[in-house]
Amino acid sequence: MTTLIHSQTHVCTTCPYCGVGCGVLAGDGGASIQGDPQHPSNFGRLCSKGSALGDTLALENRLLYPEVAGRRAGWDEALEVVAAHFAAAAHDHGPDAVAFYVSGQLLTEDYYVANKLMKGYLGSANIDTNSRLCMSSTVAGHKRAFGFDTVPGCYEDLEQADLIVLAGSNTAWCHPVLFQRIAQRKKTHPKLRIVNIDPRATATAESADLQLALQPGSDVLLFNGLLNYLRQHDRLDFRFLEQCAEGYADALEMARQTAPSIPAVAAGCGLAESDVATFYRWFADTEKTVTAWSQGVNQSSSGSDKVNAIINVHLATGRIGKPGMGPFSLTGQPNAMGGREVGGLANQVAAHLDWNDRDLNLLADFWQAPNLARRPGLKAVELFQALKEGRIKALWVMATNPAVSLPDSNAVRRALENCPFLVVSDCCDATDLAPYAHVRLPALAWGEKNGTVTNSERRISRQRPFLPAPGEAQPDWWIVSQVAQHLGFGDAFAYRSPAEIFDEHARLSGHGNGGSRPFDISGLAGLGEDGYDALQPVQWPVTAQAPNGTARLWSAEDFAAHGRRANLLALAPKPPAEAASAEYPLILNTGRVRDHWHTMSRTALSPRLCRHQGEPYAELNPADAEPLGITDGALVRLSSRHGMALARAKVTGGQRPGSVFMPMHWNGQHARQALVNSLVSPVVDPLSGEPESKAAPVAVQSFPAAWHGFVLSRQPLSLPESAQYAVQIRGADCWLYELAGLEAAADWPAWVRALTEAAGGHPPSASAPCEAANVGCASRTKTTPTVCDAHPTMDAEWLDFHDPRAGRYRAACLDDNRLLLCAFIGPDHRLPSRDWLESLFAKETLAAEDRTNLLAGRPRRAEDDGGPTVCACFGVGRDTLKRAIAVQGLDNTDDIGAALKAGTGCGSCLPELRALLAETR
Ligand SMILES: Nc1nc2c(c(=O)[nH]1)N[C@H]1C(S)=C(S)[C@@H](COP(=O)(O)OP(=O)(O)OC[C@H]3O[C@@H](n4cnc5c(=O)[nH]c(N)nc54)[C@H](O)[C@@H]3O)O[C@H]1N2
Ligand SMILES: Nc1nc2c(c(=O)[nH]1)N[C@H]1C(S)=C(S)[C@@H](COP(=O)(O)OP(=O)(O)OC[C@H]3O[C@@H](n4cnc5c(=O)[nH]c(N)nc54)[C@H](O)[C@@H]3O)O[C@H]1N2
Ligand code: SF4
Ligand SMILES: [Mo]
Repeated sequence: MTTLIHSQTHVCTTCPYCGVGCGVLAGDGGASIQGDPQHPSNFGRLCSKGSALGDTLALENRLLYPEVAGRRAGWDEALEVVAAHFAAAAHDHGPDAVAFYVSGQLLTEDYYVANKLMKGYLGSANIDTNSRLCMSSTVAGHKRAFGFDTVPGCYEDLEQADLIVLAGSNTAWCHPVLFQRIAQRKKTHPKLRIVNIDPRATATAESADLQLALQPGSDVLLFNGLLNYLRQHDRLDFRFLEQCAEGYADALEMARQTAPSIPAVAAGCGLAESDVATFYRWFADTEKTVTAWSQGVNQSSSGSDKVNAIINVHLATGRIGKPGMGPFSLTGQPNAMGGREVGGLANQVAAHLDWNDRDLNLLADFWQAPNLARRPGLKAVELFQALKEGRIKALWVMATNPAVSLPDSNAVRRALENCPFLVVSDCCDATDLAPYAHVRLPALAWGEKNGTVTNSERRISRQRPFLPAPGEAQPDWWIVSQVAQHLGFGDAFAYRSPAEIFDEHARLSGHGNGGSRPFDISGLAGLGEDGYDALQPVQWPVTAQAPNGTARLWSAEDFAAHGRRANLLALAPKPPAEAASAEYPLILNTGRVRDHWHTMSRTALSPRLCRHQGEPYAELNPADAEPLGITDGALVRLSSRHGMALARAKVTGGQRPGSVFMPMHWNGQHARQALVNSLVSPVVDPLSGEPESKAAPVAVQSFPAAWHGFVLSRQPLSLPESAQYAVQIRGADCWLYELAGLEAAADWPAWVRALTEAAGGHPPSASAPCEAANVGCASRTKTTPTVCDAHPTMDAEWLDFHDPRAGRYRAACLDDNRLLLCAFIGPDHRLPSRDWLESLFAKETLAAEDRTNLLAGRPRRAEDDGGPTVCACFGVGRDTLKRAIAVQGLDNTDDIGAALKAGTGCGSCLPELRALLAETR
């Protein structure tokens, strides 16, 4: 197969979001983004986030120049300041007083250099990564089971399986293209069954044949029960076990004791006996079974045990390393896997070497490292604890945002405040972390960066640049290498290109290996610049014996050939570390939405991605909501021992009673008081150090807002101080603000006008300043007429309607019949739909009919209001879909596609379309 690398029309690169690792063709400087039909991860598909990559490439909110102490500095000065502080801290307080906190969003080459500098040259293993919050339980589980952190299978296994068990994975939203591959297989192979193990009904559950909404944290019990059932029903593969495994007698005995029967498991997991029995029967009867998992398994105080409980049942049945079967961890970030290859976790050594003298000497020799760290360093949560206690004197954070994503964010922020010297490398300017930094270093972003990433199936792909470096931004590998030079380690960090770093990484993987370590890409050493540029997607190991890569590991033959054995573990089920109590009676589950990525630094730039889930929300079961007087759409206040957050309630039977779900994305850049990690305890899995991000005891109450409102504005506004709940959402031609407060304004007309006056934030350009009549606008975007196009002029027209007794106010500001702003305030959350109003901002002049209906907030014809976005590709709303399903009698997703195009683009909304069909019928 030959894939183009560059052609006249496009560059082949890899999506920077999830671990599926889809190939992308970027043309016209990013104006054209398509799936790469030849890339073996996606064969041309992209999900909603991948398809919208073009919306995220503008230089809005980019950090473009180095900064020292809040002022712009040259690179030389910034690098010198960083090197001097790190050298002084290590000299005065020992090497363990310095630390790096890095990310699965770095490229392998960046990651390799950062790890080498810290562990090889600064002499500490205090380099940890956000993969600690993500994949570390799987790493620990793999190491216990196989001796190495190696994923056995590949994506094709999911297409060859007859049973797919998804455990703690919202695949439909978080690994959407892989989910589409599964959905496609289900279409052509109706025998395929899907079991979804998740306490809440997600978009993934919608496609499952069996949904097991288990008690949070009870996965080990469920899989122990399965192991015991397989034993009872004589489905164990003793040949495989005897030949290839250790520890199975103890594992089986523990399973028998802790999960003796289906009724015992069902009671412990809070499931129906018949459902547990069905799952066990399907598993027992289906040879070709893949169990895929993600954060519902990893992010738990028993995360590594959950991983081993899953691997146990695959080893016990010999269902591993062969087509269509195996335990399969879905990695989150684009380079979660690459980070593990370079040893980016504090308890890992580069190239899957280990903490023994033989391996460490090999590495010290290869790196010529004078000062190699000889024991593991601090794991993320411990690292920030050490920071709080003053034991860390200099910290460098790259490509992650601990102020948002670590548990107990209030404590993390206090620790950051006390950090004597904090360096932040980021491509974004405004973030919640930025204010704590002493030095900020501008990094290249996707489209500019050059290097490799490794996806969930061990497939290494190239990220190739198609945009020039903006401002003075530099690649992360360059920044780290330069600091190393300033520290006096010049020779070991004299890299001139990512190809040189990749070559060293590949050579290290083969160094002293000889088949002793599965991570071996020595077959990719010596590629040279051209060979590296042309590198095609390939799965490791890549060696002289397997020059085209390796799809699967850990078959019986593979174990035998390498003289290896796997381990089954005896696992005692444990409940989450903190239980619900009278004070905090609900268990908070946290996770992701379809169209946002983590702290939203990129996805919030795309209007179509912002409108799928526009606000921070809390999903509650009616049984929990009703006694608290909480209705769907109302605002709620969540609190825990650690902090509080506000969110909009979604009351749904899909949420398990006793649980509440809140997304992890919203932070101080887009909302006030909506940070989910301010609620989450810093409790971790004792082996992996991974936080329990999915089981924090909380209390929920309704938020007693005196007023609710929303504002749509052509111009970005600052969040008004008087709104305790405030969210900023990007629309296509305007900004949307969702607001609520504890105290109503004394004078609503004045309050709304003050909002426009406080507006700011035009991009600076052009010549003359804006001369807007009543506002202090500094924009230079428009010269004739002398008012910029977002602001009212002297003769701007205000329409309004006020009912002070009822606490209702509605206002609109037009300039020459062009809508600039509208505001709707009321005593409760029942306000007009935002979607039609948003559409009016696309018009240069409002039609007479639009004007008439403006303050009603509703079009004359209901059909003109599409409702909230479901299909991001074609902007098709929920109301449009429901009307079409009802009126046109649409019967399936193909009908919907034919009538409205919805679902025919990236396909990420197909699960929701199916749910709407079911609901409307
Ligand atoms: N749209 C989108 N996609 C993403 C990301 C993103 O930010 N946005 N991030 C990427 C990253 S880094 C990651 S790590 C992945 C994460 O991908 P996923 O792990 O699929 O996503 P989450 O929403 O974090 O959690 C998955 C599910 O675990 C369930 N769960 C909670 N507790 C339990 C439990 O005790 N047992 C079981 N069995 N399930 C439980 C939750 O209800 C949730 O539905 O997504 C990647 N893809
Ligand atoms: N409660 C709760 N908390 C969680 C989770 C959860 O499910 N629940 N999930 C956890 C998981 S799995 C993860 S992976 C983390 C993710 O959490 P984070 O890693 O904190 O989130 P991101 O928004 O991806 O942060 C990436 C930052 O790096 C910057 N960046 C992006 N690319 C580059 C680059 O190439 N170079 C540099 N220097 N900077 C770059 C971005 O601008 C952004 O500021 O959150 C974790 N936290
Ligand atoms: S599934 Fe979507 S987010 Fe993940 S790599 Fe593919 S296009 Fe990117
Ligand atoms: Mo992650």
